[in-house]
Amino acid sequence: MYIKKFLDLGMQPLANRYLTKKDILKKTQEIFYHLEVGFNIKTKLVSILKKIPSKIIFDDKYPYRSSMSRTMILSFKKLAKNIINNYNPNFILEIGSNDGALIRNFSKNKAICVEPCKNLAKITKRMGYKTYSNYWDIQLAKKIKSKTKNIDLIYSANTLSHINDTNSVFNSICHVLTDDGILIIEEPSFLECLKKVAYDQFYNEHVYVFSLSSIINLVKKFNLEVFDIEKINTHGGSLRYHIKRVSNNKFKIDNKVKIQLEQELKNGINKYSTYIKFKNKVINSKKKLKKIFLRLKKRNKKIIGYGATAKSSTVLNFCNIKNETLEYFLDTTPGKIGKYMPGTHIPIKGYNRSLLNEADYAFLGAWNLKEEIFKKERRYIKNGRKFITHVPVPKII
Ligand code: DWN
Repeated sequence: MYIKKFLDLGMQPLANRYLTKKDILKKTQEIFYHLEVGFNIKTKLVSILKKIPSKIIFDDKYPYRSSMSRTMILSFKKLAKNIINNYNPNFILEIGSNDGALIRNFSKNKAICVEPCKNLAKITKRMGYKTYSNYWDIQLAKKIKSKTKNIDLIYSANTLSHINDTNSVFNSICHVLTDDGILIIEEPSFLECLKKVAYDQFYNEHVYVFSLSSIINLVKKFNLEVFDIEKINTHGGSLRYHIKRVSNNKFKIDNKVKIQLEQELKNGINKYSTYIKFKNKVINSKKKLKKIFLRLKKRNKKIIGYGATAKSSTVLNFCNIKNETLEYFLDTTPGKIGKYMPGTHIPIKGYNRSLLNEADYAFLGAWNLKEEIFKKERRYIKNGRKFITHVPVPKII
């Protein structure tokens, strides 16, 4: 077998399955899954070992909203401009359109959304976009193709890494995409995850954390190839892959692709030993973070959480950090406010400045949005208050 396990993050709940007060009072049985991560020495694919059916995770209460951060809204706005300038598509299809943060930049009669979470699909429908609230597979692809023949650009952000059956994903994409069509995929970069010891990119929703090496191996089976690549700062460091059919000679392979591949090889992304080193750094990171919290609690410091992210669910459950350490989280997401963190049951309160100012320290659950949050919280920082981060190494910032 080619998959070699390298990381064990213990028993973990579903990272976006926030509990209600009723769940807490009724002591509703929470399901935990063993979160182990492996590396496929043949395909270079990094994946969690226990796959959970999408239907269990992406239901009609999925809380995450892309539009909750200006960082994502601006990133998608800029991307939409580039897509129109570089490709000027006749018709764009977005797989995993969430609350429409990207699609809102395209005209309604030239765009289609696919979003299985009904609560989110409702948002783009209300905005006037044709939205299929189904999981992405060949049945849906055939249905869409039967109605729309000229889809020459397919875009997907932070979605394909959540779908177990990659063959079905790319088979369906090839069925819908025109011969000279372009596929753009945006996903957290495993190389950045490695460099930042960002083990919180692993949770039950993230079946894969892709690298250019693994994406190249995945798409070549479908006569697709990566012809350009962008390094972007979203989600802790992502790669945006521009992909075309091998038969399409309109675009040359950009040198950036070769450079990224060399970077990945130079950092040992194809060697199992790299993953063992990563595991050891993760274990040290856990020890160091727990030490920081213990030291501050001994000095009776009040610590809260800032950004009740799916990522922080992995950290808190792996490090066994509960509400005797983090009194509550602050978050701006309607579907999270008033609920409790999965597994640790730390309460989540709606963001307001006075609740923040009560704290001496805030654990930065949304470290990927540090720039935006530090700008927003200039006064908190000016008043000498601090944040705690765990990436790349646990420290007070
Ligand atoms: O892959 C995934 C990515 C796209 O998003 C999903 N599986 C789940 C989700 O991951 P996450 O929860 O780790 O994503 P974010 O973008 O790091 O979440 C940011 C959180 O921080 C949101 O809950 C909103 C919150 N926030 C806040 O409370 N105040 C954000 C900002 C900017 C703020 O000022």
